[in-house]
Amino acid sequence: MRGGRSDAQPYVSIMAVLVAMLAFTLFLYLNYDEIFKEKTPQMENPHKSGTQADGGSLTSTDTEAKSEEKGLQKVCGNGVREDEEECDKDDLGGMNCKAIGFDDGVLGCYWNCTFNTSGCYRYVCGNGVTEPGEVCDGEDLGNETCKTFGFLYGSLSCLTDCSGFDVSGCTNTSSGSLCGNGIIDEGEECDGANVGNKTCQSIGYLYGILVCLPNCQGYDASGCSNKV
Ligand SMILES: [Ca+2]
Ligand SMILES: [Ca+2]
Ligand SMILES: [Ca+2]
Repeated sequence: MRGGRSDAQPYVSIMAVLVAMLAFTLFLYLNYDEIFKEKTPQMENPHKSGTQADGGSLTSTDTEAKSEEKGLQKVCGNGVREDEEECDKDDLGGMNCKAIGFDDGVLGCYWNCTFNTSGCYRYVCGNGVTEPGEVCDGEDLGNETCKTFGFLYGSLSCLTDCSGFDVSGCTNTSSGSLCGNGIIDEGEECDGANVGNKTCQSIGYLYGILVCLPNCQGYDASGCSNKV
């Protein structure tokens, strides 16, 4: 029994030491863990506490900045006109052709966010189209004729500055002064060398040049012949 006891004592001692070491280790571990937990925040605190201290505002500011950046990414092509962009896709910033100096038209936007003015235009006297500010333009006389102005015959025209009609070509006599102007006016079959679509051939001859009678009321076939 004694021998057993004396044999067991070293084991007990060893066990006690082991338990003590285990406890110490556990203690160290717990302590270390606590220290580690304290140190870690302390290590990061200078940053985190700073961030968190200003934190509420900084974080929200950052968020706002990011959201602003997302919203305000000054990117041409996002469909939102921003800052130095004249436009962005359909966003013309409320501008139109008239606003940028044209008279009319449809303003567009290029891919590089600059205005596409190819659809804009200015009113021009001489383009043959009666536009605002013009009474007429070239051949565009609207529905007006010499008769509108009380004449019986003649050709109404437009003043070169588009400001009004030119009635100098209008007359009340069918074979008046308009015969000889080279234009087949109302009441004239032809005028001088202007014989319309008529030719010697069209009136039965083979050769020659058809001309108009001096009074513009018919054709002079004296230049026509069936022989070369
Ligand atoms: Ca944009
Ligand atoms: Ca015009
Ligand atoms: Ca004439």
